[in-house]
Amino acid sequence: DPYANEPVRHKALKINGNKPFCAEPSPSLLVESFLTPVPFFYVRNHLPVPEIELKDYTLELAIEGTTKKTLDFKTLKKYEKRTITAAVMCGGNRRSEMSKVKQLKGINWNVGAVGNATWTGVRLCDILKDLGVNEDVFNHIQFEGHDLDPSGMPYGASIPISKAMDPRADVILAYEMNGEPLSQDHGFPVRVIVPGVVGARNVKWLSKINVSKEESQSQWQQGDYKGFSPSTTWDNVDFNKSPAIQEMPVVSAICDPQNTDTVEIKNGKIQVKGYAWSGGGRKIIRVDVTNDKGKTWHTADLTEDLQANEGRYWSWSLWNVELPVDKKSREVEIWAKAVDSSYNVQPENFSNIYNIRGLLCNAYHKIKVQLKQ
Ligand code: MTE
Ligand code: MO
Repeated sequence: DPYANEPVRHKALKINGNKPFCAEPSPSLLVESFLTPVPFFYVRNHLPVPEIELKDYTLELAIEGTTKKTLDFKTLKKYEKRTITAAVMCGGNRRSEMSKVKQLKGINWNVGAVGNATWTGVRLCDILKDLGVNEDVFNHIQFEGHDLDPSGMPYGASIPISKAMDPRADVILAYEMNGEPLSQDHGFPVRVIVPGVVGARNVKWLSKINVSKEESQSQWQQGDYKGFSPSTTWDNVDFNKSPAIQEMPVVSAICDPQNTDTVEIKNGKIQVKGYAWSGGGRKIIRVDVTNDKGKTWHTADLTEDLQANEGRYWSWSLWNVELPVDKKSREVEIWAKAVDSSYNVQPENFSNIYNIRGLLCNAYHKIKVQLKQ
Protein backbone atom coordinates (compact mmCIF):
# COMPACT_ATOMS: atom_id res chain seq x y z
CA ASP A 1 0.00 0.00 0.00
CA PRO A 2 1.71 3.25 -1.14
CA TYR A 3 -0.39 5.06 1.50
CA ALA A 4 0.89 2.96 4.41
CA ASN A 5 3.24 5.66 5.81
CA GLU A 6 1.06 8.76 5.58
CA PRO A 7 1.54 11.46 8.26
CA VAL A 8 -0.74 11.67 11.33
CA ARG A 9 -3.45 14.32 10.89
CA HIS A 10 -5.38 16.45 13.37
CA LYS A 11 -8.76 15.04 14.40
CA ALA A 12 -10.46 18.38 13.72
CA LEU A 13 -10.03 17.89 9.96
CA LYS A 14 -13.09 16.50 8.22
CA ILE A 15 -11.92 13.80 5.84
CA ASN A 16 -13.25 14.00 2.27
CA GLY A 17 -11.00 11.24 0.96
CA ASN A 18 -8.37 8.97 2.50
CA LYS A 19 -6.24 7.65 -0.38
CA PRO A 20 -5.21 10.24 -1.51
CA PHE A 21 -5.82 12.25 1.65
CA CYS A 22 -8.20 15.22 1.32
CA ALA A 23 -9.59 17.05 4.35
CA GLU A 24 -10.87 20.43 5.53
CA PRO A 25 -11.56 22.13 8.87
CA SER A 26 -15.04 23.11 10.04
CA PRO A 27 -16.11 26.58 8.83
CA SER A 28 -16.33 28.05 12.34
CA LEU A 29 -12.80 26.88 13.15
CA LEU A 30 -11.57 28.36 9.88
CA VAL A 31 -12.55 31.96 10.77
CA GLU A 32 -11.22 31.86 14.33
CA SER A 33 -7.85 33.28 13.29
CA PHE A 34 -6.46 35.41 10.48
CA LEU A 35 -3.60 32.93 9.99
CA THR A 36 -4.80 29.35 9.69
CA PRO A 37 -2.92 27.09 12.12
CA VAL A 38 -1.06 24.41 10.15
CA PRO A 39 -2.95 21.43 11.72
CA PHE A 40 -6.27 22.95 10.56
CA PHE A 41 -5.11 23.96 7.07
CA TYR A 42 -6.98 21.94 4.43
CA VAL A 43 -5.05 19.17 2.69
CA ARG A 44 -5.49 18.30 -0.96
CA ASN A 45 -3.27 15.44 -2.13
CA HIS A 46 -3.67 13.65 -5.46
CA LEU A 47 -1.06 10.96 -4.76
CA PRO A 48 0.71 9.35 -1.79
CA VAL A 49 2.74 11.80 0.33
CA PRO A 50 6.44 11.38 -0.53
CA GLU A 51 8.92 10.94 2.33
CA ILE A 52 11.88 13.23 1.75
CA GLU A 53 14.92 13.68 3.96
CA LEU A 54 16.40 17.14 3.94
CA LYS A 55 19.91 15.85 3.24
CA ASP A 56 18.66 14.01 0.14
CA TYR A 57 16.53 16.86 -1.20
CA THR A 58 17.40 18.18 -4.64
CA LEU A 59 15.72 20.68 -6.94
CA GLU A 60 16.44 20.28 -10.63
CA LEU A 61 16.42 23.41 -12.81
CA ALA A 62 15.91 22.72 -16.51
CA ILE A 63 15.32 24.57 -19.77
CA GLU A 64 13.16 22.68 -22.29
CA GLY A 65 13.88 19.45 -20.40
CA THR A 66 17.67 19.83 -20.30
CA THR A 67 19.05 20.06 -16.76
CA LYS A 68 21.07 23.21 -16.20
CA LYS A 69 21.61 23.06 -12.45
CA THR A 70 20.72 21.00 -9.41
CA LEU A 71 20.28 22.76 -6.08
CA ASP A 72 20.41 21.10 -2.68
CA PHE A 73 18.48 22.57 0.24
CA LYS A 74 21.47 24.54 1.57
CA THR A 75 22.18 26.15 -1.80
CA LEU A 76 18.52 27.01 -2.27
CA LYS A 77 18.45 28.76 1.12
CA LYS A 78 21.31 31.04 0.04
CA TYR A 79 18.93 33.12 -2.06
CA GLU A 80 17.39 36.11 -0.30
CA LYS A 81 14.81 35.08 2.26
CA ARG A 82 11.29 36.41 1.73
CA THR A 83 8.05 36.11 3.69
CA ILE A 84 4.59 36.74 2.28
CA THR A 85 1.11 36.17 3.68
CA ALA A 86 -1.18 34.44 1.20
CA ALA A 87 -4.31 32.38 1.02
CA VAL A 88 -4.25 29.12 -0.92
CA MET A 89 -7.61 27.95 -2.25
CA CYS A 90 -8.55 24.79 -4.09
CA GLY A 91 -10.31 25.29 -7.45
CA GLY A 92 -13.04 23.00 -6.13
CA ASN A 93 -13.71 24.88 -2.89
CA ARG A 94 -17.51 25.07 -2.21
CA ARG A 95 -18.16 22.32 -4.79
CA SER A 96 -20.82 20.72 -2.55
CA GLU A 97 -23.08 23.72 -3.21
CA MET A 98 -22.64 23.56 -6.99
CA SER A 99 -23.34 19.82 -6.95
CA LYS A 100 -26.91 20.59 -5.86
CA VAL A 101 -27.60 22.08 -9.31
CA LYS A 102 -26.66 18.90 -11.16
CA GLN A 103 -24.40 15.92 -10.69
CA LEU A 104 -20.69 16.60 -11.14
CA LYS A 105 -17.33 14.94 -10.55
CA GLY A 106 -14.95 15.83 -7.71
CA ILE A 107 -14.25 15.90 -3.99
CA ASN A 108 -17.30 17.20 -2.15
CA TRP A 109 -15.67 20.27 -0.54
CA ASN A 110 -17.63 22.51 1.78
CA VAL A 111 -16.25 26.08 2.30
CA GLY A 112 -13.00 24.95 3.98
CA ALA A 113 -10.71 24.14 1.04
CA VAL A 114 -8.88 27.39 1.73
CA GLY A 115 -6.40 28.61 4.31
CA ASN A 116 -4.33 31.72 4.97
CA ALA A 117 -0.71 31.45 6.09
CA THR A 118 2.67 33.13 6.03
CA TRP A 119 5.10 31.53 3.61
CA THR A 120 8.84 31.98 3.88
CA GLY A 121 11.26 31.01 1.17
CA VAL A 122 13.06 32.33 -1.86
CA ARG A 123 11.67 34.18 -4.85
CA LEU A 124 11.25 32.19 -8.04
CA CYS A 125 12.20 35.29 -10.06
CA ASP A 126 15.63 35.39 -8.33
CA ILE A 127 16.31 31.76 -9.28
CA LEU A 128 15.15 32.24 -12.88
CA LYS A 129 17.24 35.41 -13.26
CA ASP A 130 20.27 33.53 -11.96
CA LEU A 131 19.60 30.80 -14.50
CA GLY A 132 19.74 33.44 -17.25
CA VAL A 133 16.19 32.81 -18.45
CA ASN A 134 15.18 35.01 -21.38
CA GLU A 135 11.56 36.03 -20.95
CA ASP A 136 11.12 36.68 -24.67
CA VAL A 137 11.92 33.10 -25.66
CA PHE A 138 9.81 31.05 -23.21
CA ASN A 139 6.18 31.17 -22.12
CA HIS A 140 5.66 28.90 -19.13
CA ILE A 141 7.38 27.72 -15.97
CA GLN A 142 6.56 24.08 -15.26
CA PHE A 143 6.77 22.46 -11.84
CA GLU A 144 6.98 18.81 -10.83
CA GLY A 145 6.46 17.23 -7.41
CA HIS A 146 8.25 14.32 -5.77
CA ASP A 147 4.87 12.56 -5.47
CA LEU A 148 4.47 9.92 -8.19
CA ASP A 149 1.53 8.05 -9.68
CA PRO A 150 1.72 4.23 -10.05
CA SER A 151 3.37 4.64 -13.49
CA GLY A 152 6.08 6.89 -12.01
CA MET A 153 4.67 10.16 -13.36
CA PRO A 154 4.94 13.10 -10.95
CA TYR A 155 2.25 15.65 -10.04
CA GLY A 156 2.80 18.63 -12.34
CA ALA A 157 1.50 22.10 -13.16
CA SER A 158 2.70 25.33 -14.75
CA ILE A 159 2.26 29.10 -14.58
CA PRO A 160 2.83 31.78 -17.22
CA ILE A 161 6.40 33.09 -17.33
CA SER A 162 5.17 36.67 -16.82
CA LYS A 163 3.83 35.65 -13.40
CA ALA A 164 6.98 33.71 -12.52
CA MET A 165 9.43 36.51 -13.45
CA ASP A 166 7.49 39.43 -11.96
CA PRO A 167 9.02 40.40 -8.60
CA ARG A 168 5.70 41.99 -7.58
CA ALA A 169 3.87 38.69 -8.17
CA ASP A 170 5.70 37.30 -5.10
CA VAL A 171 5.96 33.71 -6.37
CA ILE A 172 7.89 31.93 -3.62
CA LEU A 173 9.60 28.57 -3.25
CA ALA A 174 8.52 28.21 0.35
CA TYR A 175 10.26 26.15 3.02
CA GLU A 176 8.36 27.56 6.00
CA MET A 177 4.64 27.93 6.74
CA ASN A 178 3.62 30.17 9.67
CA GLY A 179 7.29 30.31 10.71
CA GLU A 180 7.86 26.55 10.96
CA PRO A 181 9.40 24.16 8.43
CA LEU A 182 6.70 22.93 6.04
CA SER A 183 4.75 19.93 7.33
CA GLN A 184 4.80 16.71 5.34
CA ASP A 185 1.23 17.19 4.05
CA HIS A 186 1.89 20.76 2.91
CA GLY A 187 4.96 19.95 0.83
CA PHE A 188 8.07 19.35 2.98
CA PRO A 189 10.71 20.50 2.37
CA VAL A 190 9.90 22.93 -0.48
CA ARG A 191 6.71 23.93 -2.29
CA VAL A 192 5.71 26.62 -4.72
CA ILE A 193 3.38 29.38 -3.55
CA VAL A 194 1.80 31.27 -6.46
CA PRO A 195 -0.30 33.83 -4.60
CA GLY A 196 -3.67 34.70 -6.14
CA VAL A 197 -3.59 31.60 -8.34
CA VAL A 198 -5.63 28.38 -8.00
CA GLY A 199 -4.25 25.89 -5.43
CA ALA A 200 -3.42 23.31 -8.09
CA ARG A 201 -0.44 25.38 -9.36
CA ASN A 202 1.08 25.62 -5.86
CA VAL A 203 3.12 22.45 -6.38
CA LYS A 204 4.19 20.69 -3.17
CA TRP A 205 7.34 18.56 -2.63
CA LEU A 206 8.92 20.48 -5.52
CA SER A 207 11.42 18.34 -7.45
CA LYS A 208 11.86 20.15 -10.75
CA ILE A 209 11.40 23.51 -12.44
CA ASN A 210 11.36 23.44 -16.23
CA VAL A 211 11.42 26.59 -18.35
CA SER A 212 9.45 25.95 -21.52
CA LYS A 213 7.57 27.31 -24.50
CA GLU A 214 4.72 24.97 -23.52
CA GLU A 215 2.47 24.54 -20.51
CA SER A 216 2.89 21.51 -18.27
CA GLN A 217 1.55 18.48 -20.12
CA SER A 218 0.32 16.90 -16.86
CA GLN A 219 -3.22 15.67 -16.43
CA TRP A 220 -3.80 18.43 -13.83
CA GLN A 221 -2.88 21.20 -16.28
CA GLN A 222 -4.43 19.73 -19.45
CA GLY A 223 -7.29 17.44 -18.46
CA ASP A 224 -8.54 18.99 -15.22
CA TYR A 225 -8.80 22.38 -13.43
CA LYS A 226 -10.52 24.07 -16.37
CA GLY A 227 -13.90 25.80 -16.56
CA PHE A 228 -16.76 25.03 -18.96
CA SER A 229 -20.23 26.24 -19.93
CA PRO A 230 -23.13 24.94 -17.84
CA SER A 231 -24.30 23.07 -20.98
CA THR A 232 -21.01 21.23 -21.53
CA THR A 233 -21.38 17.54 -20.68
CA TRP A 234 -18.91 14.66 -20.31
CA ASP A 235 -20.05 13.53 -23.79
CA ASN A 236 -19.14 16.75 -25.59
CA VAL A 237 -16.36 18.26 -23.43
CA ASP A 238 -13.12 19.24 -25.19
CA PHE A 239 -10.44 20.03 -22.62
CA ASN A 240 -8.20 21.51 -25.36
CA LYS A 241 -10.65 24.35 -25.90
CA SER A 242 -10.59 25.78 -22.34
CA PRO A 243 -7.59 27.48 -20.75
CA ALA A 244 -6.18 26.12 -17.49
CA ILE A 245 -7.40 28.04 -14.44
CA GLN A 246 -4.76 30.44 -13.09
CA GLU A 247 -6.00 33.54 -11.19
CA MET A 248 -9.12 32.86 -9.14
CA PRO A 249 -12.37 34.87 -9.18
CA VAL A 250 -13.80 36.78 -6.20
CA VAL A 251 -15.43 34.61 -3.56
CA SER A 252 -16.80 34.74 -0.03
CA ALA A 253 -18.37 32.33 2.42
CA ILE A 254 -20.41 32.49 5.59
CA CYS A 255 -18.61 30.37 8.20
CA ASP A 256 -20.28 31.13 11.53
CA PRO A 257 -23.14 30.31 11.90
CA GLN A 258 -23.42 27.40 9.46
CA ASN A 259 -26.40 26.22 7.47
CA THR A 260 -29.14 24.72 9.74
CA ASP A 261 -27.55 26.09 12.96
CA THR A 262 -29.74 27.61 15.68
CA VAL A 263 -28.55 31.10 16.60
CA GLU A 264 -29.14 33.42 19.50
CA ILE A 265 -30.51 36.95 19.08
CA LYS A 266 -28.69 39.67 21.01
CA ASN A 267 -30.20 43.18 21.09
CA GLY A 268 -32.33 42.24 18.11
CA LYS A 269 -29.31 41.15 16.07
CA ILE A 270 -27.44 38.03 15.09
CA GLN A 271 -23.68 37.90 14.51
CA VAL A 272 -22.42 36.48 11.21
CA LYS A 273 -18.77 35.80 10.28
CA GLY A 274 -16.93 34.59 7.21
CA TYR A 275 -14.05 35.07 4.79
CA ALA A 276 -13.66 36.72 1.39
CA TRP A 277 -10.84 36.56 -1.13
CA SER A 278 -10.07 37.32 -4.75
CA GLY A 279 -7.33 36.08 -7.05
CA GLY A 280 -4.62 38.06 -8.82
CA GLY A 281 -3.80 40.19 -5.76
CA ARG A 282 -7.13 42.02 -5.99
CA LYS A 283 -8.22 43.50 -2.68
CA ILE A 284 -11.58 42.76 -1.09
CA ILE A 285 -13.18 46.18 -0.91
CA ARG A 286 -16.59 45.19 0.48
CA VAL A 287 -18.67 42.29 1.70
CA ASP A 288 -22.45 42.71 1.50
CA VAL A 289 -24.78 40.56 3.57
CA THR A 290 -28.58 40.34 3.43
CA ASN A 291 -31.23 38.49 5.37
CA ASP A 292 -34.21 39.63 3.28
CA LYS A 293 -33.13 38.22 -0.12
CA GLY A 294 -31.44 41.42 -1.19
CA LYS A 295 -33.97 44.11 -0.23
CA THR A 296 -31.49 45.40 2.36
CA TRP A 297 -27.75 44.85 2.30
CA HIS A 298 -25.54 45.27 5.34
CA THR A 299 -21.86 46.05 4.89
CA ALA A 300 -19.56 43.81 6.92
CA ASP A 301 -16.49 44.93 8.88
CA LEU A 302 -13.29 43.59 7.33
CA THR A 303 -10.09 42.30 8.89
CA GLU A 304 -7.42 42.45 6.22
CA ASP A 305 -3.65 42.24 5.77
CA LEU A 306 -2.51 45.76 6.63
CA GLN A 307 0.95 45.12 5.18
CA ALA A 308 -0.36 44.36 1.69
CA ASN A 309 0.09 46.93 -1.06
CA GLU A 310 -1.20 47.75 -4.54
CA GLY A 311 -2.09 44.64 -6.52
CA ARG A 312 -0.60 42.34 -3.89
CA TYR A 313 -3.58 41.51 -1.66
CA TRP A 314 -2.75 37.82 -1.41
CA SER A 315 -4.36 37.23 2.01
CA TRP A 316 -8.00 36.59 2.57
CA SER A 317 -10.11 39.12 4.46
CA LEU A 318 -12.18 37.96 7.39
CA TRP A 319 -15.49 39.72 7.92
CA ASN A 320 -18.21 40.04 10.49
CA VAL A 321 -21.57 41.77 10.57
CA GLU A 322 -24.54 42.11 12.89
CA LEU A 323 -27.84 41.55 11.13
CA PRO A 324 -31.06 42.94 12.59
CA VAL A 325 -33.64 40.14 12.66
CA ASP A 326 -37.36 39.95 13.24
CA LYS A 327 -37.92 37.97 16.45
CA LYS A 328 -41.19 36.62 15.13
CA SER A 329 -39.56 34.72 12.26
CA ARG A 330 -38.27 31.26 13.13
CA GLU A 331 -35.96 30.91 10.17
CA VAL A 332 -33.61 33.42 8.54
CA GLU A 333 -31.99 33.07 5.15
CA ILE A 334 -28.59 34.79 4.92
CA TRP A 335 -26.72 35.64 1.72
CA ALA A 336 -23.19 37.01 1.39
CA LYS A 337 -21.31 38.41 -1.60
CA ALA A 338 -17.93 40.09 -1.89
CA VAL A 339 -16.65 42.83 -4.19
CA ASP A 340 -12.99 43.10 -5.21
CA SER A 341 -10.87 46.09 -6.24
CA SER A 342 -11.75 45.57 -9.93
CA TYR A 343 -15.43 45.74 -8.87
CA ASN A 344 -15.85 42.10 -9.74
CA VAL A 345 -18.81 40.68 -7.82
CA GLN A 346 -19.91 37.13 -7.18
CA PRO A 347 -22.65 35.68 -9.41
CA GLU A 348 -26.03 35.31 -7.71
CA ASN A 349 -26.59 31.60 -8.22
CA PHE A 350 -24.82 28.38 -9.12
CA SER A 351 -27.04 27.29 -12.01
CA ASN A 352 -25.47 29.78 -14.43
CA ILE A 353 -21.88 28.91 -13.50
CA TYR A 354 -22.35 25.14 -13.15
CA ASN A 355 -19.58 23.09 -14.77
CA ILE A 356 -19.00 19.35 -14.92
CA ARG A 357 -15.86 19.47 -12.77
CA GLY A 358 -17.42 21.66 -10.09
CA LEU A 359 -14.71 24.34 -10.21
CA LEU A 360 -14.78 28.12 -9.56
CA CYS A 361 -17.77 27.78 -7.20
CA ASN A 362 -18.09 31.45 -6.29
CA ALA A 363 -21.85 32.17 -6.31
CA TYR A 364 -23.43 34.05 -3.37
CA HIS A 365 -23.17 31.92 -0.28
CA LYS A 366 -26.70 31.28 0.99
CA ILE A 367 -27.55 29.61 4.28
CA LYS A 368 -30.63 29.16 6.46
CA VAL A 369 -30.50 29.31 10.25
CA GLN A 370 -33.13 28.90 12.98
CA LEU A 371 -33.60 31.66 15.55
CA LYS A 372 -33.51 30.60 19.18
CA GLN A 373 -36.91 31.60 20.58
N1 MTE B 1 1.38 19.44 -5.33
C1 MTE B 1 1.69 18.14 -5.44
N2 MTE B 1 2.98 17.80 -5.62
N3 MTE B 1 0.74 17.16 -5.39
C2 MTE B 1 -0.59 17.49 -5.21
O1 MTE B 1 -1.43 16.59 -5.15
N4 MTE B 1 -2.25 19.29 -4.97
C3 MTE B 1 -2.53 20.67 -5.42
C4 MTE B 1 -1.51 21.64 -4.84
N5 MTE B 1 -0.17 21.13 -5.02
C5 MTE B 1 -0.95 18.86 -5.11
C6 MTE B 1 0.10 19.82 -5.15
C7 MTE B 1 -3.86 21.15 -5.12
S1 MTE B 1 -5.11 20.72 -6.18
C8 MTE B 1 -4.10 22.03 -4.10
S2 MTE B 1 -5.64 22.68 -3.86
C9 MTE B 1 -3.02 22.43 -3.17
O2 MTE B 1 -1.79 21.81 -3.47
C10 MTE B 1 -3.38 22.09 -1.75
O3 MTE B 1 -2.38 22.49 -0.87
P1 MTE B 1 -2.43 22.05 0.65
O4 MTE B 1 -2.65 20.57 0.72
O5 MTE B 1 -1.14 22.50 1.25
O6 MTE B 1 -3.60 22.79 1.26
MO1 MO C 1 -7.09 21.71 -5.56
